[in-house]
Formats: sequence, C-alpha cells, structure tokens
Amino acid sequence: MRIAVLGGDGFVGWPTSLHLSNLGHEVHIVDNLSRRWIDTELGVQSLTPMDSIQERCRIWHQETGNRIQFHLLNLATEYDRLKGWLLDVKPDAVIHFAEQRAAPYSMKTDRHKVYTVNNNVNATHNLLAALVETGIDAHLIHLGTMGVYGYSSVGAPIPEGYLDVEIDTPTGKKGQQILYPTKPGSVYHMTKSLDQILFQFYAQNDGLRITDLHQGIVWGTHTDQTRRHEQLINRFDYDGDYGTVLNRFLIQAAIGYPLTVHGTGGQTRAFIHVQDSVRCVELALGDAPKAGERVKIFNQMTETHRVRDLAELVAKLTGAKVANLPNPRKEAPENDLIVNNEQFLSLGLKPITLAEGLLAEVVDVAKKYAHRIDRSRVPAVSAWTKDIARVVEHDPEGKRLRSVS
Ligand code: USQ
Repeated sequence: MRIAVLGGDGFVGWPTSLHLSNLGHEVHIVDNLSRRWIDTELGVQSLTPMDSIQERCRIWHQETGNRIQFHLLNLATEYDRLKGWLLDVKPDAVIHFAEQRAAPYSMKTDRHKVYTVNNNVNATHNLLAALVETGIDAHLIHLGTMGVYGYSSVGAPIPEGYLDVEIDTPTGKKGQQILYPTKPGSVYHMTKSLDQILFQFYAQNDGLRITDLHQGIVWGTHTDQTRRHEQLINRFDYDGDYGTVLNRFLIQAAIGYPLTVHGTGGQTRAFIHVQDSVRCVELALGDAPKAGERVKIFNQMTETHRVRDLAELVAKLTGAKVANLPNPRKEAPENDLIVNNEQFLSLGLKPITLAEGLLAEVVDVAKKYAHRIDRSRVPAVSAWTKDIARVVEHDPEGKRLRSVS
C-alpha cells in the first residue's frame, strides 16, 4: 500500500512509519516539524538524541534498502499545497498524527490554547475537505485519545466509541447508538473531541472511510525497528509539558528526582506500550470500514493503572521517593476506569504488559541518557486555571534558595 503518515516525525508517527515501511508499504511522511520548534520554544530536548528527519530516513534506507519519503508541509495552513500533494502521491491510506498532543502545553497560556485549536482542528478539517475534493478514496486513520470520554467514574466499561441508549418516543422506547458523550479535560483533549464530529459528518455526507483510534497514554521508547540503529531512535519526552506520566516517573527515578504524583495519585488512566501502538495501526489498516459505514472506533489501550500505583511500582523497583504535589490540572482526584478493547484483541493484538517491560526500560533508556536531563525542566507548571497557578509547585526537589541569615 502507499501510505501517507501525517506527523510522521513525532513520538508515535516515527515508529509507525518504520513499522509500516518494514512491512513493505511505500511510506511518505508529511510533517511541518512543529514538535522540534516547540522543543526550541520550551528550551527542552528529547531525552534520546534525535537526528533530523532527513538523516533518519537516510539511515533507514541504508539499513533496510526501503525508502521513506519526507515532505515538509503544514496541514493546518497550506491547504492548496496539501491538495496538490494528495493528487501527486494518491495514497491508499492516510494516517493522521499531525496534531499538537500535549494537554499541559495546550493549557499554558491563551496563546497556546489558540494555537492548539487552530492547528489541530484546521489540520483535520483541511485533510477531510481535501480528500473529498480530490476524490482520493484513502482509508483515513486518525490518532484520537481515550481522553475524549473524560475521567469521571461511570461504573461501567467504556465502549468502543458508541453508546447504546434508549429514547422515549410516542410509540415507546427506541434503541439507538450514539457517539459516546465527550467530556474533555483540556483544550488539547477538546480538539480531539471536535475531530470526532468532523469525522462523523464526512463519513456520513461524503462516504469517507475513517477509523478513529482512541489511544491511552503511551509508554516506552523503542520498537523493533527503532532498535535497529542508534540513529533511528525514537524521541522520549520527560519535561513538565510533553513528558507523560509513566515515562516521567522512569527518568525521575533514574536521576534521583522525587516521583511527581499530582494530588493523591488517584487518577486512573489507560496505557499502551509504543510497540503495541504501532501494531494497532497495522491492524486497523487491515480492517477498513466501507464507504457509507459509520466511523470505526477502537479503544487503543491495553491496561489501566492508578497514578499512585505506578509511582509505588517504580519506587519499589528503583528506591525512588514519591512526592505528592498540588495538582496543576483541574481533574477528578480519584476515578475508576474500565475500558472495553475487544476489537484489537480479536484482531490478534498480544499486549506487552507493564510488568514485563518496565525494568528493561528503566535500565536501557532512562539510565543511559540521564546525563542529558535538565532537572529544571522536570516540574509540571502549566496550570489549568488562574487559581490553580497560585499553588503550583515549582520546586519539588526542595532546592529553593532559602534565607541564609
Ligand atoms: N500526572 C502526574 N504526575 C506527572 C505527570 C502527570 O501525576 O508528573 C498525572 C496527570 O495529572 C494525569 C495523569 O498523570 O492525571 C496522566 O497525565 P499524562 O501527562 O501522562 O497524560 P495526558 O495529559 O492525559 O496526555 C497523554 C498524551 C496525549 C494522549 C493522552 C491519552 O500526551 O497525547 O491523548 O495521554 S489519555 O490520557 O488516555 O487521554
């Protein structure tokens, strides 16, 4: 298949591109390299040393003989170029990762909120409009998020995208399936909720074939393909904006930093290893909906964990200390989470569990690159509201300069 990977330079986009190229697909990466610019804006860098995208593609060709083409294009602002590019390449499938993906970054300031909405919503809508206009019948796979469902305890498993409801009508109760009501917890998660509506419309109006992957928090770094050469390594974010919870705990343990648990750590979240994430994209590619069908939605996660249990697990493995900090986010302090993920399991996914993979990750990645960490970028200081900003902890290590008199 000829596959376009939009956002193919990112944390999940890059290993997905390698995985699909390795399976023999013709892969084209489209990316505006915004994630690299945001690193520069924030003054942070990936824990792992990353080469340029062109160099990564060159090494991949050297190692495998397979070519991955890179195209520099901004989906959100260059609509005409996008249309022209689609007509040139005529992909059979388009995998859409090209969105700003960090909740804390999306909540930093009003400017970051506006950027995240403009970038994410326009990127998705431009792509949908361009597919219709060019008549390219590609299967569109979008990387969505488990966060669209929200994190209040419902006491019942979260279904894969659609909820069975009964409505009172003059002739009695009628059953229906509706998109699960969204309850986003950040501006970033809100953009993914808006994406869902765009997909629903274009599938119904224009017969676009769309799959939406509601992914949990990705942990780990390597996949079979990124391991093949030091210069193919994946990025690994540890900073307070882009680092996700388990990866952050792992590097915090590696550098003797207290594990930064927000509040009581009673937040339960869904997780998936990056190797399973790329496998899920492969499985979704093989299971495309037909034109006229509703959007196919998968819950792309393999296990759920409470934040404080993860901290305890990492502390037990490494001897790290745990710090319970004021939560910079506005979120339920405690929640239950049961998720239905039957579809991927029935397509043959064999999940990598945290218990198997965790120790290797601590040793291989966190310790190996610990010297690249800037401790001052570890605290999560992006506050969800102005009131919360007043109590955010900027110094979890307790190194604040105190009076010496
Ligand atoms: N948390 C801590 N300590 C930290 C960092 C986070 O206790 O040092 C807590 C947060 O308060 C939150 C939970 O851990 O309750 C998860 O935070 P996260 O930063 O790991 O994940 P999140 O902001 O939800 O976003 C990440 C990805 C996003 C993806 C989402 C999937 O950045 O792209 O969509 O995970 S999900 O969480 O299932 O919505």
